[in-house]
Amino acid sequence: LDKLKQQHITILGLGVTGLGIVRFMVQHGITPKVVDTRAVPPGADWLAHNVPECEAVFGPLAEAALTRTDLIVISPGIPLYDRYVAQAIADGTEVIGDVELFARLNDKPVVAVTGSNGKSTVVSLATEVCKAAGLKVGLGGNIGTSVLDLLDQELDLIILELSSFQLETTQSLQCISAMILNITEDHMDRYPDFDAYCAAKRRIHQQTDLLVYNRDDEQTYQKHKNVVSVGLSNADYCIETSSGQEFFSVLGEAFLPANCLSIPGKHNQFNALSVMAILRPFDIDKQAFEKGFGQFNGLAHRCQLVAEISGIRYFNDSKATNVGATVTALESLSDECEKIILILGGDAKGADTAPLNAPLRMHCRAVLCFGKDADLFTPLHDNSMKVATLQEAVSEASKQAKAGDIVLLAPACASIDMYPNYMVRGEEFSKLVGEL
Ligand code: UMA
Ligand code: ADP
Repeated sequence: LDKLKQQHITILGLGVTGLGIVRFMVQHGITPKVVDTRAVPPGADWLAHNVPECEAVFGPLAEAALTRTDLIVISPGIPLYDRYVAQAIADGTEVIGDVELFARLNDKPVVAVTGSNGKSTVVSLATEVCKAAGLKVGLGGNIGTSVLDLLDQELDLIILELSSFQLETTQSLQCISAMILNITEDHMDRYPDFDAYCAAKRRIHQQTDLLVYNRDDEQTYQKHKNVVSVGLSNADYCIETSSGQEFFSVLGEAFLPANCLSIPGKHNQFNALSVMAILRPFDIDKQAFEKGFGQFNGLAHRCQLVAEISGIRYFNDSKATNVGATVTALESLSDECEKIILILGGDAKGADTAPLNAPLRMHCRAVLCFGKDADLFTPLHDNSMKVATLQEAVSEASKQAKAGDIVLLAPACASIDMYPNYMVRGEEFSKLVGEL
């Protein structure tokens, strides 16, 4: 902190992350400069009212004099290869993220989770289990809470959800345990190739006491002195069946009946096993796991049942913002229905749609495509249709569905082309279903 107080600091980005950094700096008597490329960034009003003395430059980065500062604390939405950021780095300015700043100041045990899909579910379920165990637990990161807000709290442990963007600017994070849940293509508009995306995620392994990996995804593994594996079968943490009943099993021993978990689907069993593995260092007892697993009803917009109308169930999986999540939703839900009417589309972020081919053909009765990249998806199914709006998609889906089917919004795309975020998209879907 003393070093920070002597530096000229620029905060780059004034969204959730930037605001968290400003709050933290101001609390500690530091007045940073704030820069954002947007003319009116989300935190502009707050800044003007609460820290009017702060120099703010909103608009093109060319105006921001990024080379004339000692330290830039950058938000995850801005890439390090941005011309002006790269220039500042070349000129010797240090550029770090808020997670790195947190890591340099934090002295509490950290459990960190990344992956293409399932992060928020895993960290939320882990938090529920810790609370059931009577631990004081803080949760932050990509899930939506600034990590710096966790620094001054009385906590037994901190659970962090980290994105590849956040990991790119982090190097000092010490973890008690760390896990990459899975890696499938995402954010290909930001990375030169899939390997670069994987490399960003693997930075979570830099300094961890325990490395937890997905047995069925070799990209999640790295050689380490202390590793445990998670998988639906043949892993240290896996599902085993005994006398017709499924158990969460730890190193070959039945630990808990799998039906104590409230959230449905095989992918959520994997998520629960991941929670058990990442919390291994804390010796949490069976009762707390059972209570946490039973109490957690899942997060909104993740394979969430919205309504059942005339024997047709409508699921909102608006958080399926990449191809991998949509494949998982199709595979998970197809077990419990006749056929699926899939609604997808939006901003595909440069994704390869090939992994959708087989599950779409196998499980879908019809596919309705909307949004900016609708044309990418229409060729993937014989019974596909391009529609202009989500309203049209819901209406058409309800006409094509038969009793026993599921209508599923799992767009495989970001929502940014038509909505402020995936939540607004999911809420509109639920509203439209309500009006049927
Ligand atoms: N932006 C600009 N100019 C700027 C700064 C940002 O145009 O000067 C744009 C970015 O390109 C982006 C948007 O503004 O489109 C938001 O970027 P940001 O860095 O200001 O984002 P924050 O509001 O700080 O939110 C970030 C995470 N967002 C991103 O990584 C894009 C949030 O994850 C996270 O919850 C929050 O920090 C707290 O840690 C969101 C997300 O979409 C949910 N994450 C991606 C994902 O999950 O796939 C990685
Ligand atoms: P993230 O925070 O990584 O985006 P979420 O828990 O919010 O993860 O879930 C995002 C999407 O991924 C949802 O559509 C959800 O149904 C799906 N999902 C959840 N867990 C998994 C998993 N283990 N593997 C693949 N997809 C998953």
